[in-house]
Amino acid sequence: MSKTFYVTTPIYYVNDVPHIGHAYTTLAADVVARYKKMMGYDVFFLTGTDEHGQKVEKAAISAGETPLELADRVMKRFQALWDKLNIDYTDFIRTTQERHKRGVSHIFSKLMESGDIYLGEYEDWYCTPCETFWTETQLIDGNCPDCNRPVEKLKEESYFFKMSAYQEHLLSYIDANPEFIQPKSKRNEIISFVKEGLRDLSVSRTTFSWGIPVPGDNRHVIYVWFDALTNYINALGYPDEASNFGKYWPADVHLIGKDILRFHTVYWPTFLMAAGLPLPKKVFAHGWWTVEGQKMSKSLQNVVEPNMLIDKYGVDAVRYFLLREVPFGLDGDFSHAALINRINSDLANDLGNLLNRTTSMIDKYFKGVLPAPEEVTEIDAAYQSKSKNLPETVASYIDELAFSKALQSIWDVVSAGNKYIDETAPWALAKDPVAKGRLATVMYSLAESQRIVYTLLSPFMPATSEKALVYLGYDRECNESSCAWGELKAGTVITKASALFPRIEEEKE
Ligand code: ME8
Repeated sequence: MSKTFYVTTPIYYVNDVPHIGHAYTTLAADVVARYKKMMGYDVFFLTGTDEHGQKVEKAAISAGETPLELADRVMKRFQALWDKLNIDYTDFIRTTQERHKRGVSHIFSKLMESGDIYLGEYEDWYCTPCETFWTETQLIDGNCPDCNRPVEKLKEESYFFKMSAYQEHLLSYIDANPEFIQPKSKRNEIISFVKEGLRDLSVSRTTFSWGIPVPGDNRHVIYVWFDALTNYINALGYPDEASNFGKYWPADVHLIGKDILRFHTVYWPTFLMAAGLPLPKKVFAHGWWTVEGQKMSKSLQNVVEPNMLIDKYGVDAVRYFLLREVPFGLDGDFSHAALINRINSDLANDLGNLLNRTTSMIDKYFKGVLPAPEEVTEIDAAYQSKSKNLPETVASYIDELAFSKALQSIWDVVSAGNKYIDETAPWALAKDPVAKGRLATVMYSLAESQRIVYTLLSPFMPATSEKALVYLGYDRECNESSCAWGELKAGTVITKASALFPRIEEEKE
Protein backbone atom coordinates (compact mmCIF):
# COMPACT_ATOMS: atom_id res chain seq x y z
CA MET A 1 0.00 0.00 0.00
CA SER A 2 1.34 3.43 -0.86
CA LYS A 3 1.96 6.00 1.84
CA THR A 4 -0.81 8.58 2.05
CA PHE A 5 -0.72 12.23 3.04
CA TYR A 6 -3.77 14.36 3.77
CA VAL A 7 -3.41 18.15 4.04
CA THR A 8 -6.19 20.72 4.38
CA THR A 9 -6.73 24.49 4.38
CA PRO A 10 -9.56 26.22 6.23
CA ILE A 11 -12.70 26.50 4.14
CA TYR A 12 -13.03 30.22 3.51
CA TYR A 13 -16.14 32.29 4.21
CA VAL A 14 -17.87 33.51 1.09
CA ASN A 15 -18.83 36.85 2.60
CA ASP A 16 -15.31 38.10 1.89
CA VAL A 17 -13.27 38.02 -1.28
CA PRO A 18 -9.88 36.29 -1.31
CA HIS A 19 -6.84 38.27 -0.21
CA ILE A 20 -3.19 37.45 0.54
CA GLY A 21 -4.10 36.00 3.94
CA HIS A 22 -6.21 33.29 2.31
CA ALA A 23 -3.66 32.84 -0.45
CA TYR A 24 -0.97 32.29 2.17
CA THR A 25 -2.56 29.26 3.84
CA THR A 26 -3.57 27.72 0.55
CA LEU A 27 -0.11 28.24 -0.89
CA ALA A 28 1.55 26.62 2.13
CA ALA A 29 -0.73 23.61 1.72
CA ASP A 30 0.08 23.46 -1.98
CA VAL A 31 3.82 23.40 -1.31
CA VAL A 32 3.50 20.58 1.20
CA ALA A 33 1.19 18.65 -1.13
CA ARG A 34 3.50 19.06 -4.13
CA TYR A 35 6.54 18.15 -2.10
CA LYS A 36 4.96 15.01 -0.64
CA LYS A 37 3.72 14.00 -4.09
CA MET A 38 7.22 14.35 -5.44
CA MET A 39 8.42 12.13 -2.62
CA GLY A 40 6.06 9.38 -3.66
CA TYR A 41 3.13 9.94 -1.32
CA ASP A 42 -0.44 9.46 -2.39
CA VAL A 43 -1.60 12.98 -1.50
CA PHE A 44 -5.06 14.37 -0.87
CA PHE A 45 -5.13 18.16 -0.68
CA LEU A 46 -8.46 19.69 0.30
CA THR A 47 -9.64 23.27 0.21
CA GLY A 48 -13.09 24.82 -0.18
CA THR A 49 -15.61 27.38 0.98
CA ASP A 50 -17.69 27.84 4.14
CA GLU A 51 -21.08 28.95 2.92
CA HIS A 52 -23.55 28.73 5.80
CA GLY A 53 -24.23 30.87 8.85
CA GLN A 54 -25.60 34.23 9.80
CA LYS A 55 -22.62 36.17 8.49
CA VAL A 56 -23.11 34.84 4.98
CA GLU A 57 -26.88 35.28 5.24
CA LYS A 58 -26.43 38.94 6.23
CA ALA A 59 -23.90 39.58 3.47
CA ALA A 60 -26.31 38.09 0.93
CA ILE A 61 -29.17 40.29 2.14
CA SER A 62 -27.08 43.41 1.83
CA ALA A 63 -25.89 42.37 -1.63
CA GLY A 64 -29.51 41.74 -2.68
CA GLU A 65 -28.85 38.09 -3.40
CA THR A 66 -29.84 34.76 -1.96
CA PRO A 67 -27.06 33.21 0.16
CA LEU A 68 -26.54 30.55 -2.49
CA GLU A 69 -26.21 33.14 -5.26
CA LEU A 70 -23.62 34.93 -3.17
CA ALA A 71 -21.78 31.68 -2.47
CA ASP A 72 -21.84 30.64 -6.15
CA ARG A 73 -20.37 33.96 -7.15
CA VAL A 74 -17.68 34.21 -4.47
CA MET A 75 -16.54 30.60 -4.52
CA LYS A 76 -15.72 31.08 -8.20
CA ARG A 77 -13.41 33.91 -7.23
CA PHE A 78 -11.60 31.61 -4.83
CA GLN A 79 -11.28 28.91 -7.49
CA ALA A 80 -10.08 31.41 -10.09
CA LEU A 81 -7.45 32.69 -7.69
CA TRP A 82 -6.26 29.18 -6.89
CA ASP A 83 -5.88 28.51 -10.61
CA LYS A 84 -3.94 31.68 -11.06
CA LEU A 85 -1.75 30.95 -8.06
CA ASN A 86 -1.06 27.51 -9.54
CA ILE A 87 -2.66 25.64 -6.64
CA ASP A 88 -2.93 21.95 -7.39
CA TYR A 89 -5.70 20.93 -4.97
CA THR A 90 -7.30 17.49 -5.12
CA ASP A 91 -10.79 18.54 -4.10
CA PHE A 92 -12.78 21.67 -3.37
CA ILE A 93 -15.62 21.26 -0.90
CA ARG A 94 -18.55 23.64 -0.53
CA THR A 95 -20.63 23.30 2.60
CA THR A 96 -23.78 23.65 0.51
CA GLN A 97 -23.01 20.41 -1.33
CA GLU A 98 -25.10 17.31 -0.62
CA ARG A 99 -22.07 15.22 0.33
CA HIS A 100 -21.25 17.73 3.06
CA LYS A 101 -24.78 18.10 4.38
CA ARG A 102 -25.11 14.33 4.53
CA GLY A 103 -21.94 14.02 6.64
CA VAL A 104 -22.94 16.85 8.99
CA SER A 105 -26.40 15.36 9.58
CA HIS A 106 -24.89 11.95 10.14
CA ILE A 107 -22.40 13.01 12.80
CA PHE A 108 -24.93 15.31 14.50
CA SER A 109 -27.49 12.47 14.71
CA LYS A 110 -24.85 10.13 15.98
CA LEU A 111 -23.97 12.50 18.83
CA MET A 112 -27.67 13.05 19.60
CA GLU A 113 -28.11 9.30 19.89
CA SER A 114 -25.13 8.90 22.19
CA GLY A 115 -26.35 11.76 24.39
CA ASP A 116 -23.36 13.93 23.55
CA ILE A 117 -25.77 16.45 22.05
CA TYR A 118 -28.82 17.43 24.14
CA LEU A 119 -31.50 20.12 24.07
CA GLY A 120 -31.13 23.01 26.52
CA GLU A 121 -31.50 26.77 26.80
CA TYR A 122 -28.96 29.43 26.16
CA GLU A 123 -28.57 32.99 27.33
CA ASP A 124 -25.38 34.79 26.53
CA TRP A 125 -23.63 37.50 24.56
CA TYR A 126 -23.26 36.80 20.86
CA CYS A 127 -20.80 38.33 18.42
CA THR A 128 -22.18 37.93 14.91
CA PRO A 129 -19.00 38.73 12.95
CA CYS A 130 -17.16 36.02 14.94
CA GLU A 131 -20.18 33.70 15.16
CA THR A 132 -19.25 33.16 18.81
CA PHE A 133 -21.03 33.30 22.17
CA TRP A 134 -19.23 34.95 25.09
CA THR A 135 -19.95 35.00 28.80
CA GLU A 136 -20.34 38.30 30.61
CA THR A 137 -16.87 37.96 32.13
CA GLN A 138 -15.19 37.26 28.82
CA LEU A 139 -16.34 40.58 27.30
CA ILE A 140 -13.87 43.42 27.20
CA ASP A 141 -15.53 46.78 27.91
CA GLY A 142 -18.79 45.15 26.94
CA ASN A 143 -17.46 44.21 23.50
CA CYS A 144 -16.30 41.02 21.81
CA PRO A 145 -12.85 40.07 23.20
CA ASP A 146 -11.71 38.90 19.76
CA CYS A 147 -12.81 41.66 17.40
CA ASN A 148 -13.80 44.41 19.81
CA ARG A 149 -17.19 44.93 18.17
CA PRO A 150 -20.52 45.20 20.01
CA VAL A 151 -22.23 41.98 21.06
CA GLU A 152 -25.93 41.25 21.53
CA LYS A 153 -27.70 39.34 24.29
CA LEU A 154 -29.29 36.21 22.94
CA LYS A 155 -31.62 33.81 24.70
CA GLU A 156 -32.57 30.78 22.77
CA GLU A 157 -33.41 27.16 22.98
CA SER A 158 -30.34 25.38 21.78
CA TYR A 159 -28.80 22.02 21.32
CA PHE A 160 -25.61 21.63 23.29
CA PHE A 161 -22.57 19.51 22.75
CA LYS A 162 -21.16 18.00 25.97
CA MET A 163 -17.75 19.48 25.45
CA SER A 164 -17.13 19.62 29.20
CA ALA A 165 -17.11 15.81 29.30
CA TYR A 166 -14.03 15.71 27.07
CA GLN A 167 -11.80 18.15 28.89
CA GLU A 168 -9.54 15.59 30.56
CA HIS A 169 -9.44 13.36 27.52
CA LEU A 170 -8.38 16.32 25.36
CA LEU A 171 -5.69 17.41 27.81
CA SER A 172 -4.21 13.96 27.94
CA TYR A 173 -4.28 13.72 24.15
CA ILE A 174 -2.43 17.03 23.82
CA ASP A 175 0.01 15.88 26.46
CA ALA A 176 0.66 12.53 24.78
CA ASN A 177 1.01 14.09 21.31
CA PRO A 178 3.49 16.95 21.48
CA GLU A 179 3.26 17.36 17.70
CA PHE A 180 -0.50 17.85 17.68
CA ILE A 181 -0.64 21.62 18.17
CA GLN A 182 2.03 23.74 16.54
CA PRO A 183 3.85 26.01 16.89
CA LYS A 184 4.73 25.28 20.51
CA SER A 185 3.73 28.69 21.87
CA LYS A 186 0.21 28.08 20.56
CA ARG A 187 0.15 24.66 22.17
CA ASN A 188 0.75 26.20 25.59
CA GLU A 189 -1.97 28.76 24.96
CA ILE A 190 -4.50 26.01 24.23
CA ILE A 191 -3.46 23.94 27.23
CA SER A 192 -4.09 26.91 29.54
CA PHE A 193 -7.41 27.58 27.86
CA VAL A 194 -8.61 23.99 28.30
CA LYS A 195 -7.38 23.87 31.90
CA GLU A 196 -9.56 26.88 32.73
CA GLY A 197 -12.48 24.57 32.06
CA LEU A 198 -14.57 23.66 29.05
CA ARG A 199 -18.25 24.55 29.00
CA ASP A 200 -20.81 22.70 26.95
CA LEU A 201 -21.05 24.25 23.52
CA SER A 202 -24.18 25.56 21.88
CA VAL A 203 -24.33 23.82 18.51
CA SER A 204 -27.62 25.04 17.05
CA ARG A 205 -29.35 28.34 16.28
CA THR A 206 -32.97 29.36 15.87
CA THR A 207 -32.52 33.06 15.03
CA PHE A 208 -31.81 32.55 11.35
CA SER A 209 -32.28 29.78 8.84
CA TRP A 210 -29.27 29.68 6.50
CA GLY A 211 -27.73 26.41 7.56
CA ILE A 212 -28.21 22.68 7.84
CA PRO A 213 -31.32 21.76 9.87
CA VAL A 214 -30.89 19.80 13.08
CA PRO A 215 -31.98 16.25 12.26
CA GLY A 216 -35.59 15.83 13.39
CA ASP A 217 -35.96 19.45 14.54
CA ASN A 218 -36.34 21.93 11.68
CA ARG A 219 -36.64 24.91 14.01
CA HIS A 220 -32.89 24.75 14.52
CA VAL A 221 -29.97 25.03 12.15
CA ILE A 222 -26.62 23.53 13.06
CA TYR A 223 -24.00 25.95 14.39
CA VAL A 224 -21.76 27.05 11.54
CA TRP A 225 -18.54 25.84 13.17
CA PHE A 226 -19.96 22.38 13.81
CA ASP A 227 -21.02 22.37 10.17
CA ALA A 228 -17.73 23.75 8.83
CA LEU A 229 -15.22 21.66 10.79
CA THR A 230 -16.69 18.39 9.63
CA ASN A 231 -15.88 19.33 6.03
CA TYR A 232 -12.52 17.67 6.56
CA ILE A 233 -14.11 14.24 6.83
CA ASN A 234 -17.16 14.83 4.62
CA ALA A 235 -15.02 15.65 1.60
CA LEU A 236 -13.43 12.24 1.94
CA GLY A 237 -16.79 10.47 1.95
CA TYR A 238 -17.56 10.16 5.68
CA PRO A 239 -19.31 8.11 7.04
CA ASP A 240 -18.48 5.59 4.33
CA GLU A 241 -15.38 3.71 5.53
CA ALA A 242 -14.80 2.23 2.08
CA SER A 243 -14.36 5.71 0.62
CA ASN A 244 -11.37 8.05 0.76
CA PHE A 245 -12.35 8.53 4.38
CA GLY A 246 -10.99 5.09 5.23
CA LYS A 247 -7.94 5.75 3.12
CA TYR A 248 -6.84 9.26 4.15
CA TRP A 249 -8.31 10.02 7.59
CA PRO A 250 -6.85 11.09 10.03
CA ALA A 251 -5.42 14.18 8.35
CA ASP A 252 -1.66 14.56 8.49
CA VAL A 253 -2.00 18.29 8.93
CA HIS A 254 -4.68 20.96 9.11
CA LEU A 255 -3.09 24.26 8.10
CA ILE A 256 -4.89 27.26 9.56
CA GLY A 257 -4.36 30.86 10.65
CA LYS A 258 -3.93 31.55 14.35
CA ASP A 259 -7.39 33.16 14.46
CA ILE A 260 -9.12 29.79 14.28
CA LEU A 261 -6.82 27.67 16.40
CA ARG A 262 -9.28 27.13 19.23
CA PHE A 263 -11.94 25.81 16.88
CA HIS A 264 -9.46 23.31 15.46
CA THR A 265 -7.77 22.18 18.64
CA VAL A 266 -10.64 22.24 21.14
CA TYR A 267 -13.98 21.99 19.34
CA TRP A 268 -12.95 19.75 16.46
CA PRO A 269 -11.02 17.14 18.49
CA THR A 270 -13.79 16.86 21.05
CA PHE A 271 -16.41 16.38 18.31
CA LEU A 272 -14.24 13.63 16.89
CA MET A 273 -13.71 12.01 20.28
CA ALA A 274 -17.45 11.95 20.86
CA ALA A 275 -17.96 10.37 17.44
CA GLY A 276 -15.27 7.79 18.19
CA LEU A 277 -13.09 8.96 15.30
CA PRO A 278 -9.32 9.42 15.22
CA LEU A 279 -7.93 12.94 15.66
CA PRO A 280 -5.85 14.84 13.09
CA LYS A 281 -2.14 14.29 13.56
CA LYS A 282 -1.23 17.94 13.47
CA VAL A 283 -2.82 21.37 13.51
CA PHE A 284 -0.43 24.13 12.53
CA ALA A 285 -1.42 27.76 13.08
CA HIS A 286 0.50 30.30 11.06
CA GLY A 287 0.77 33.98 11.86
CA TRP A 288 -1.06 37.03 10.65
CA TRP A 289 -0.19 39.29 7.72
CA THR A 290 -0.46 43.01 8.15
CA VAL A 291 0.04 45.44 5.29
CA GLU A 292 2.64 48.17 5.47
CA GLY A 293 2.35 47.87 9.25
CA GLN A 294 -1.45 47.99 9.43
CA LYS A 295 -4.19 45.44 9.91
CA MET A 296 -5.69 44.48 6.55
CA SER A 297 -9.30 45.61 6.43
CA LYS A 298 -11.95 46.63 3.98
CA SER A 299 -12.51 49.89 5.82
CA LEU A 300 -8.84 50.87 5.60
CA GLN A 301 -8.94 49.92 1.92
CA ASN A 302 -5.56 48.28 2.22
CA VAL A 303 -6.53 44.72 1.36
CA VAL A 304 -3.79 43.19 -0.73
CA GLU A 305 -5.32 41.61 -3.76
CA PRO A 306 -3.30 38.61 -4.92
CA ASN A 307 -4.55 38.81 -8.53
CA MET A 308 -3.02 42.23 -8.90
CA LEU A 309 0.27 41.10 -7.36
CA ILE A 310 0.48 38.10 -9.66
CA ASP A 311 -0.23 40.24 -12.74
CA LYS A 312 2.45 42.66 -11.72
CA TYR A 313 5.22 40.42 -10.42
CA GLY A 314 4.44 36.93 -11.68
CA VAL A 315 3.03 33.96 -9.83
CA ASP A 316 6.31 32.41 -8.68
CA ALA A 317 7.70 35.65 -7.34
CA VAL A 318 4.57 36.00 -5.18
CA ARG A 319 4.72 32.35 -4.10
CA TYR A 320 8.38 32.73 -3.19
CA PHE A 321 7.94 35.98 -1.33
CA LEU A 322 5.05 34.83 0.86
CA LEU A 323 6.87 31.76 2.10
CA ARG A 324 10.37 33.22 2.26
CA GLU A 325 9.75 36.56 3.93
CA VAL A 326 8.23 35.40 7.20
CA PRO A 327 8.94 32.26 9.23
CA PHE A 328 5.80 30.14 9.11
CA GLY A 329 4.11 30.50 12.47
CA LEU A 330 5.07 34.14 13.05
CA ASP A 331 3.25 37.32 12.08
CA GLY A 332 4.51 39.20 9.07
CA ASP A 333 4.18 42.46 7.28
CA PHE A 334 3.55 42.82 3.58
CA SER A 335 5.15 45.68 1.71
CA HIS A 336 5.80 46.25 -1.97
CA ALA A 337 9.35 47.34 -1.16
CA ALA A 338 10.08 44.03 0.56
CA LEU A 339 8.61 42.08 -2.34
CA ILE A 340 10.62 44.01 -4.93
CA ASN A 341 13.72 43.58 -2.85
CA ARG A 342 13.26 39.80 -2.74
CA ILE A 343 12.67 39.67 -6.49
CA ASN A 344 15.72 41.72 -7.33
CA SER A 345 18.18 40.27 -4.89
CA ASP A 346 17.12 36.63 -4.36
CA LEU A 347 15.44 35.82 -7.65
CA ALA A 348 17.10 37.99 -10.29
CA ASN A 349 20.58 38.40 -8.81
CA ASP A 350 21.23 35.14 -7.01
CA LEU A 351 19.05 32.48 -8.57
CA GLY A 352 18.48 33.69 -12.14
CA ASN A 353 22.01 34.93 -12.61
CA LEU A 354 23.54 31.65 -11.60
CA LEU A 355 21.52 29.81 -14.22
CA ASN A 356 22.40 32.40 -16.88
CA ARG A 357 26.08 32.30 -16.06
CA THR A 358 26.16 28.50 -16.03
CA THR A 359 24.18 27.84 -19.20
CA SER A 360 25.97 30.52 -21.19
CA MET A 361 29.39 29.17 -20.16
CA ILE A 362 28.42 25.62 -21.13
CA ASP A 363 27.16 27.06 -24.39
CA LYS A 364 30.37 28.95 -24.95
CA TYR A 365 32.97 26.48 -23.72
CA PHE A 366 31.29 23.16 -24.60
CA LYS A 367 28.92 24.10 -27.44
CA GLY A 368 25.95 23.51 -25.16
CA VAL A 369 26.76 19.88 -24.38
CA LEU A 370 27.28 18.97 -20.74
CA PRO A 371 30.80 17.59 -20.25
CA ALA A 372 31.61 14.66 -17.96
CA PRO A 373 33.27 15.78 -14.73
CA GLU A 374 36.94 14.95 -14.47
CA GLU A 375 39.39 15.68 -11.68
CA VAL A 376 37.60 16.74 -8.46
CA THR A 377 39.53 19.10 -6.21
CA GLU A 378 38.70 20.20 -2.70
CA ILE A 379 36.72 23.21 -3.82
CA ASP A 380 34.56 21.10 -6.16
CA ALA A 381 34.04 18.45 -3.51
CA ALA A 382 32.92 21.06 -0.99
CA TYR A 383 30.38 22.56 -3.40
CA GLN A 384 29.16 19.13 -4.47
CA SER A 385 28.70 17.92 -0.94
CA LYS A 386 26.68 21.03 -0.04
CA SER A 387 24.40 20.19 -2.96
CA LYS A 388 24.20 16.51 -2.07
CA ASN A 389 23.13 17.31 1.49
CA LEU A 390 20.44 19.73 0.42
CA PRO A 391 17.58 17.26 -0.19
CA GLU A 392 17.79 15.95 3.36
CA THR A 393 17.91 19.43 4.86
CA VAL A 394 14.90 20.55 2.84
CA ALA A 395 13.00 17.39 3.77
CA SER A 396 13.39 18.01 7.46
CA TYR A 397 12.40 21.68 7.18
CA ILE A 398 9.32 20.85 5.16
CA ASP A 399 8.34 18.24 7.73
CA GLU A 400 8.50 21.02 10.33
CA LEU A 401 6.62 23.34 7.93
CA ALA A 402 9.60 25.67 8.19
CA PHE A 403 9.21 26.96 4.64
CA SER A 404 11.45 29.97 4.99
CA LYS A 405 14.25 27.82 6.40
CA ALA A 406 13.84 25.36 3.54
CA LEU A 407 14.16 28.21 1.05
CA GLN A 408 17.06 29.70 2.93
CA SER A 409 18.92 26.39 2.79
CA ILE A 410 18.31 26.21 -0.96
CA TRP A 411 19.67 29.74 -1.30
CA ASP A 412 22.77 28.75 0.64
CA VAL A 413 23.54 26.35 -2.19
CA VAL A 414 22.69 28.99 -4.81
CA SER A 415 25.06 31.46 -3.17
CA ALA A 416 27.69 28.76 -2.92
CA GLY A 417 27.29 28.31 -6.69
CA ASN A 418 27.89 31.96 -7.44
CA LYS A 419 30.87 31.96 -5.12
CA TYR A 420 32.17 28.78 -6.73
CA ILE A 421 32.17 30.48 -10.13
CA ASP A 422 34.02 33.49 -8.75
CA GLU A 423 36.60 31.26 -7.08
CA THR A 424 37.18 28.77 -9.88
CA ALA A 425 37.18 31.54 -12.55
CA PRO A 426 36.07 29.36 -15.48
CA TRP A 427 36.97 32.13 -17.97
CA ALA A 428 40.60 31.71 -16.93
CA LEU A 429 40.40 27.90 -17.08
CA ALA A 430 38.95 28.19 -20.59
CA LYS A 431 42.05 29.98 -21.76
CA ASP A 432 44.33 27.22 -20.53
CA PRO A 433 44.24 24.06 -22.70
CA VAL A 434 45.52 21.83 -19.88
CA ALA A 435 42.70 23.00 -17.63
CA LYS A 436 39.95 21.59 -19.84
CA GLY A 437 39.29 18.77 -17.36
CA ARG A 438 38.96 21.22 -14.48
CA LEU A 439 36.61 23.35 -16.53
CA ALA A 440 34.49 20.25 -17.28
CA THR A 441 34.25 19.45 -13.58
CA VAL A 442 33.23 23.01 -12.74
CA MET A 443 30.54 23.12 -15.44
CA TYR A 444 29.17 19.72 -14.53
CA SER A 445 29.05 20.59 -10.83
CA LEU A 446 27.23 23.85 -11.51
CA ALA A 447 24.63 22.27 -13.76
CA GLU A 448 24.02 19.28 -11.51
CA SER A 449 23.82 21.36 -8.36
CA GLN A 450 21.21 23.60 -9.95
CA ARG A 451 19.25 20.64 -11.22
CA ILE A 452 18.90 19.56 -7.59
CA VAL A 453 18.11 23.13 -6.56
CA TYR A 454 15.26 23.41 -9.09
CA THR A 455 13.97 19.95 -8.23
CA LEU A 456 13.64 21.03 -4.60
CA LEU A 457 12.27 24.41 -5.60
CA SER A 458 9.58 22.88 -7.79
CA PRO A 459 6.95 22.66 -5.02
CA PHE A 460 7.53 26.36 -4.26
CA MET A 461 7.94 27.69 -7.79
CA PRO A 462 6.56 25.05 -10.15
CA ALA A 463 6.56 27.06 -13.40
CA THR A 464 10.02 28.56 -12.91
CA SER A 465 11.50 25.22 -11.94
CA GLU A 466 10.02 23.48 -14.93
CA LYS A 467 11.48 26.14 -17.22
CA ALA A 468 14.89 25.99 -15.58
CA LEU A 469 14.99 22.21 -15.66
CA VAL A 470 14.27 22.28 -19.39
CA TYR A 471 17.25 24.63 -19.89
CA LEU A 472 19.28 22.10 -17.90
CA GLY A 473 18.15 19.27 -20.16
CA TYR A 474 16.11 17.58 -17.40
CA ASP A 475 12.75 17.46 -19.05
CA ARG A 476 10.87 15.00 -16.88
CA GLU A 477 8.67 14.84 -13.84
CA CYS A 478 10.70 15.02 -10.65
CA ASN A 479 10.47 12.30 -8.06
CA GLU A 480 12.52 11.23 -5.09
CA SER A 481 15.33 9.93 -7.28
CA SER A 482 15.65 13.36 -8.94
CA CYS A 483 17.30 14.50 -5.72
CA ALA A 484 20.32 12.25 -6.21
CA TRP A 485 23.63 13.68 -7.38
CA GLY A 486 24.67 12.34 -10.79
CA GLU A 487 21.22 12.13 -12.39
CA LEU A 488 22.24 14.61 -15.07
CA LYS A 489 24.24 12.71 -17.66
CA ALA A 490 27.23 13.96 -19.57
CA GLY A 491 26.24 14.64 -23.15
CA THR A 492 22.95 16.29 -22.13
CA VAL A 493 22.12 19.30 -24.26
CA ILE A 494 22.00 22.47 -22.17
CA THR A 495 20.22 25.55 -23.50
CA LYS A 496 21.33 29.09 -22.83
CA ALA A 497 18.74 30.46 -20.40
CA SER A 498 16.98 33.77 -20.77
CA ALA A 499 16.42 35.81 -17.61
CA LEU A 500 14.04 33.96 -15.29
CA PHE A 501 13.28 37.07 -13.26
CA PRO A 502 13.88 40.46 -14.81
CA ARG A 503 14.91 43.09 -12.28
CA ILE A 504 12.22 45.50 -11.19
CA GLU A 505 13.02 49.19 -11.17
CA GLU A 506 11.91 50.38 -7.76
CA GLU A 507 11.50 54.03 -8.74
CA LYS A 508 8.79 53.15 -11.23
CA GLU A 509 6.84 51.29 -8.56
O1 ME8 B 1 -12.36 31.45 9.51
N1 ME8 B 1 -3.05 36.71 7.57
O2 ME8 B 1 -12.83 31.55 7.27
P1 ME8 B 1 -12.11 32.89 6.84
C1 ME8 B 1 -2.90 35.39 7.45
N2 ME8 B 1 -14.69 29.75 7.52
N3 ME8 B 1 -3.91 34.53 7.17
C2 ME8 B 1 -5.12 35.04 7.01
C3 ME8 B 1 -5.37 36.43 7.12
C4 ME8 B 1 -4.26 37.29 7.41
N4 ME8 B 1 -4.37 38.60 7.52
N5 ME8 B 1 -6.68 36.62 6.92
C5 ME8 B 1 -7.24 35.40 6.67
C6 ME8 B 1 -12.92 31.04 8.52
N6 ME8 B 1 -6.29 34.44 6.71
C7 ME8 B 1 -13.78 29.80 8.61
C8 ME8 B 1 -12.88 28.59 8.63
S1 ME8 B 1 -12.44 25.98 8.73
C9 ME8 B 1 -13.31 24.64 9.15
C10 ME8 B 1 -13.57 27.28 8.76
C11 ME8 B 1 -6.50 33.01 6.44
O3 ME8 B 1 -12.58 33.13 5.45
C12 ME8 B 1 -6.10 32.12 7.61
O4 ME8 B 1 -5.89 30.81 7.13
O5 ME8 B 1 -12.29 33.94 7.84
C13 ME8 B 1 -7.34 32.12 8.44
O6 ME8 B 1 -7.38 31.05 9.34
C14 ME8 B 1 -8.39 31.98 7.38
O7 ME8 B 1 -7.89 32.79 6.29
C15 ME8 B 1 -9.75 32.46 7.82
O8 ME8 B 1 -10.60 32.46 6.73
